[in-house]
Amino acid sequence: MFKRFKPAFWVYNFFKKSELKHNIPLYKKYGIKKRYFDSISSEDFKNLPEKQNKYDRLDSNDHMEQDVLWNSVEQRFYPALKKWSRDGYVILDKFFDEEKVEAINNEIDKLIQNKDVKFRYNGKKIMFSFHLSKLVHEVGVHEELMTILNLLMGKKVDLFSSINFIKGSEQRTHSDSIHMSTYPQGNLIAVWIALEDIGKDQGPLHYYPGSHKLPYLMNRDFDNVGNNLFLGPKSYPEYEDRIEELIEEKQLKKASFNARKGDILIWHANLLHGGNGMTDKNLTRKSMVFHYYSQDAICYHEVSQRPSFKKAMI
Ligand SMILES: O=C(O)CCC(=O)C(=O)O
Repeated sequence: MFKRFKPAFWVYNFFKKSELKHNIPLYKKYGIKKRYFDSISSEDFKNLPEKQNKYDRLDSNDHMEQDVLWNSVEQRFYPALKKWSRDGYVILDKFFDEEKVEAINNEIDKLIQNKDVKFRYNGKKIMFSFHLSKLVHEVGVHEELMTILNLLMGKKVDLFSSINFIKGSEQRTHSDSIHMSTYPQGNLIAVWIALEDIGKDQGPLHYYPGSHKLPYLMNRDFDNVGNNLFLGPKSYPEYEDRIEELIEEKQLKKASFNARKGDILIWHANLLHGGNGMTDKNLTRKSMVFHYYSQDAICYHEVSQRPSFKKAMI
């Protein structure tokens, strides 16, 4: 019960103004009557107009090459990028070279050995390593990568989070918009990086091409709205069950990413994805994910109704 008590979050948030102030001008811009430390969820935006990003409105296949950023991207990536609007994901082969990937792996090993980082969330995820490592941060804001993300979003994005995996996440299918949510919707984008070759026994990433076009599934869609003082009563597995039903209902086709070391997969804010089970638990599945928010969107976490903390970059 106490975990669902919103005022406990408000008190904590109150002392974090430097990390929450990014939403203040945006609340003003969108006419949201909230203080920086208040709870926030999709319920607060339900009477506002839905605004779509450029390539949710336009077809990237027809329009992307007219974008000013297009010529700054390597031509070998053009065919993949043009499918963004249709598929909601983009695979860029060998985006990072062997040397860079090894440097990342060594850096993560060092952080683990020095006990600078901990595995959280079922012992599988190292969160925010880029706050501690210059090298990881540099990878997250790699110049061509940022150009591609800005191109796909039709606007500027900022790095928000990183997650490192040594084993597969084995996470059930979800859309990131339930975890890292925005108003307007769709203002999150993620980059998944293979830090080794990943075969079927290692619990590869899976995704559902085209699923980004489905309506965003938010608290109201699984009876989890709550009230002024308490978060909604539903547990996260109930969200995952609802997603599973949706996949069944819409007969969505699953794809798995048998990636080569250095390949990246960029996904849309609403693309359904997760991690397959590891059929050989002795193996590793080294990978890393970066999440980015658009600069002009309100950023928060739908399930916990918390505004997102944005730390200054190192
Ligand atoms: O890497 C995976 O297996 C899944 C990662 C994921 O779902 C996420 O970061 O949102």
